[in-house]
Amino acid sequence: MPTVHLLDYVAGNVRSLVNAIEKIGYTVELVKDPKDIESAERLILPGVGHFGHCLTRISQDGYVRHVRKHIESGKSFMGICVGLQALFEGSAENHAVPGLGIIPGRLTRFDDLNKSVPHIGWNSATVTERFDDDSKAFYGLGNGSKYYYVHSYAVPYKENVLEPNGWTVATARYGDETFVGAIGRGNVLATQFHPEKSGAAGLKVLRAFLEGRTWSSTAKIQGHIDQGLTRRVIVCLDVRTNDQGDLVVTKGDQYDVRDKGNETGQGQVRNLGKPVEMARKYYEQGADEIIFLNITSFRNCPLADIPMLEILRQTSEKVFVPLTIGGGIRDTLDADGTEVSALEVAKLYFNSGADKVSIGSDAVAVAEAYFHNDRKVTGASAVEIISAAYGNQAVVVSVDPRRVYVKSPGDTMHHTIKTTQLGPSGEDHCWFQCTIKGGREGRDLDVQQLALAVEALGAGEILLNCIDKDGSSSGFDLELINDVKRTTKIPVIASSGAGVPSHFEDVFRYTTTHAALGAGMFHRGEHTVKDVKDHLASRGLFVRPIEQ
Ligand code: 1PR
Repeated sequence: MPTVHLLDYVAGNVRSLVNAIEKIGYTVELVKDPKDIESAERLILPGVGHFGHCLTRISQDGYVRHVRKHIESGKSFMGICVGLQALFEGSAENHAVPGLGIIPGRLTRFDDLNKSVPHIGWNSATVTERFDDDSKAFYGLGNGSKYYYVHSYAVPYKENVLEPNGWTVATARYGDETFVGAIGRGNVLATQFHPEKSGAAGLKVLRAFLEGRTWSSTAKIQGHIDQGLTRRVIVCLDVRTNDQGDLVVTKGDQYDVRDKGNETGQGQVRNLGKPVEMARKYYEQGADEIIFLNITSFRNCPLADIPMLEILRQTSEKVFVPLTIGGGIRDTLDADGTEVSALEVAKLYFNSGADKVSIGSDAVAVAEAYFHNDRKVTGASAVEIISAAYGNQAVVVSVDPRRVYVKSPGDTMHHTIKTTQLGPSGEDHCWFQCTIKGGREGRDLDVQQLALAVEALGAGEILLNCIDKDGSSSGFDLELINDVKRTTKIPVIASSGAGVPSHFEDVFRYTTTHAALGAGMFHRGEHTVKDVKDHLASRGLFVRPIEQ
């Protein structure tokens, strides 16, 4: 089988990319030494994390000269995400470290005045120039297709600056900013988006590059083609062992995952199916992301064979959209008593195919310490350490809040909202209390405090659950979502309560979030992801088209 060389500078979680390349029928050789590049016919510089970390590592490890020689010799080279950024002259992310300067231009941080940063989600890559044969597209880039982006810095696009130098540019728009989504010339192709996480559309671009087809056929997407960030429809699979010890997808009702027991004892853990099969089914229905939450601790089994690792390995070979894993990401003790850091746990997950890790209980502890230390950032928390190593876009904080009703704001020190969902005694104010251990323990911390703390500490996204709404099929807690969206600049995934497709329309119409999650309604087979996306599209809301 033909081979492609991957320059993994020890930061990218390259498992996803390896799986995508192997899916296309190529063998992957990981570049371990600069000399390995001399034998490479096709070379990919993947990348997540930070611009400075990437450039520093490839410079220190002696790769730069070999990468340049490879490109100058006319051999195929592809840069992905940070791998695209590295080709430019520099980035505002780290002024001290120069880029390779192969393409003129510098990266700047997105403006977060009116939009969340990082830019996370599905957006376009529209080739600016018109070409005669429109059945062919630059590396198969479809003007109606959507690709998965996750970055805070971008190359601002200015018309006719790069094209006169022979570069073909595909652009995307985020808010009022148009930026370089992909760029190529001769033997070089670079994408700001992740083709390995962009479903069928992304695999088509990767295949065109590997097969050296600069101009390839493209899917014709019918209907209105909007350029901009789509709404993300995400599926969450709560996973735990059932009473027979099998790992199953389950679903709580206000976090209680057991069927109603009978007089002789508690009910069985709800078993809604097998994790890998269900994840694949949702991917094929058009899910934009998959989240696995390991809702029981793995302390009773050696870290190296956490059942979730195998689930991730198998899922990432079949599902080419972002995979997030949560549950147990914290400093912990292995079964034999050895200490294992949260970073080591996260690395196990990344190396098994996860693109993001989700931190729950530990993030509450970190936020409490942040306020206890007068908002000092120490660099010692799991959120900071994992974000520093893999980039903030790889760190999600999952929060499990519940409403605490008060008669008036003065009854509590916490941030309250005036609510239309009155309390049991008619209270019209409440605050949202953070909980840990799957909702079993309430803490003296509100969701606004948690959001402020984890954003300051480097989290890239918040998964905003809601104990009161979990499993209720009564719709999302729109007041909670808007309250957190007013507090933070990082993206928020709305979660808990979805029961019908119109609940997704409500959350996108009446809150400012761009991502919403469902679980029970999909697992119980009441609706499919496609039902939700078709409903949103019929109401004029912009969603990623499903491409095979
Ligand atoms: O604390 O870092 O070990 O992480 C534990 C993770 O597991 C947290 O993300 C926590 O939310 C989750 N978790 C723990 N116990 C449960 C439980 O249900 N007993 N799952 C649990 C919570 C909430 C959502 C749910 C949505 C949508 N699940 O994931 O899927 O509410 O449900 P719906 O659409 O059916 O309403 P740590």
